[in-house]
Amino acid sequence: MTFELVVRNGTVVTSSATYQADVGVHDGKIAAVADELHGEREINAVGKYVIPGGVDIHVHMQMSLGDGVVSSDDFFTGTRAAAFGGTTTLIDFVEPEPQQSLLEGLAARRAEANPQVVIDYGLHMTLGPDEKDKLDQVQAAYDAGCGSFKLYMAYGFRLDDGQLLSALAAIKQVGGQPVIHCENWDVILTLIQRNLEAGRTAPHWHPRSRPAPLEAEAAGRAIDIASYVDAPLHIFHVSCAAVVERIRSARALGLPITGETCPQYLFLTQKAYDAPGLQGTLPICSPPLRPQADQDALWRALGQGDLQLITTDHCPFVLRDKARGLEDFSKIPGGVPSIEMRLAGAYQGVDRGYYSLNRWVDLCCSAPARLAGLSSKGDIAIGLDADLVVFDPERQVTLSTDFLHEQCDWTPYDGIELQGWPEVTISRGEVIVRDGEFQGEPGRGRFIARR
Ligand code: DUC
Ligand code: ZN
Ligand code: ZN
Repeated sequence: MTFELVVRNGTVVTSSATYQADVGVHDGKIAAVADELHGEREINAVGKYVIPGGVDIHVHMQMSLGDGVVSSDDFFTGTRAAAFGGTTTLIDFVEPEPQQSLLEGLAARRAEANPQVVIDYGLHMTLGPDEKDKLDQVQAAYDAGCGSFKLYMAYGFRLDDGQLLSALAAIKQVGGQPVIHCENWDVILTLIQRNLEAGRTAPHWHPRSRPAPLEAEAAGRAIDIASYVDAPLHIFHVSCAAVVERIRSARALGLPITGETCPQYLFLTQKAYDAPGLQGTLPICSPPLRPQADQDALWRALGQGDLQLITTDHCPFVLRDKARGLEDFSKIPGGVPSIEMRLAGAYQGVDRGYYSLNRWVDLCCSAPARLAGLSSKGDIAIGLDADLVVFDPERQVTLSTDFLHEQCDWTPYDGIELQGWPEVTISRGEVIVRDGEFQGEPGRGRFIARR
């Protein structure tokens, strides 16, 4: 067989094995994993890890919050930054307008993404309260490739417990995967109001209005409702030890519950909100950053198998938009950029002894692909898409806005030093980033229908 591309002499690392081999690519697929392969184009990976392309199943590109506030990475800049960071597949969201059917919402979001994406992508279908009359459309959304459905317990999309039960039952009925944002919205609204009335308007009060035990209460409630209707459930952006404990005990009972955490919770703490002026507004995200003890517990949970994936919840807002909340923390748009540093950030868990190389690949590539029904992604095996990353474990980088490619005028990771960085990113056999140079094209990415 002729190989268009061979990645030679690297150490192949998958979720289950580590070995020396060459990887041959034919027609965009992995066609051989063996010794002494040669091809039309060869990449020398000696001394490097060859891993499956990263899979980030939780991102928000060009997400509008209304009033002209939109997350600052569009589908081009966001997927390009993802590629620089070694991510070759991501999953964003459809949020249908009230007057739209689920399929109309899906078509509109695909039309936004398709001309821009440089890597492959999928979409979770959001089922908000306006969609309660659309539960009979869940099958159609599933058949159209939205294998997973987003549910909120907070914000305007918030479902009450009865709506949550109905939505989970409908998703279960079609064999879909529910994913959920867990926070106790009534408690949050009350605490925000109480704090603002008392003049406590600084970002310091953001985590104190969204307490960890109530994030855990919401997660526990969602798990109990899912278990009652016999549905699986994936808990988004776990920020604290208390939620880990809910997930751990549900899994100990054999329930199909999974959880993810994100770089912001692994690298930052709630102290960041005490920085003066605009600086303290920047890391506002929800759930909020927590104390150091929670951060330590999250790293341990990833190693012990109590959390299954690392995603980003990538949702950057520029300084000008963050500044809208200088006088009132509840008006600060929530979200931070993390898409580019996720894979290398997660590698620090190997470097620091929390988990193995194989577990790192599972957390960032294989487990997200399995959970999201991306059957051609997340592994190095013959017949799968040739989505590969050559990762240099010796390279040391210092993160900054200049170094990163996200379309955002700040990064929460400024000055953080990482051991290891992706050197080459390959998507369906095409080299799209090499040695810091982007070689992809907008629109080359494909929508992946998932089951
Ligand atoms: N939380 C954020 O901080 N941003 C995006 C959405 C979310 O749930
Ligand atoms: Zn969320
Ligand atoms: Zn999110």
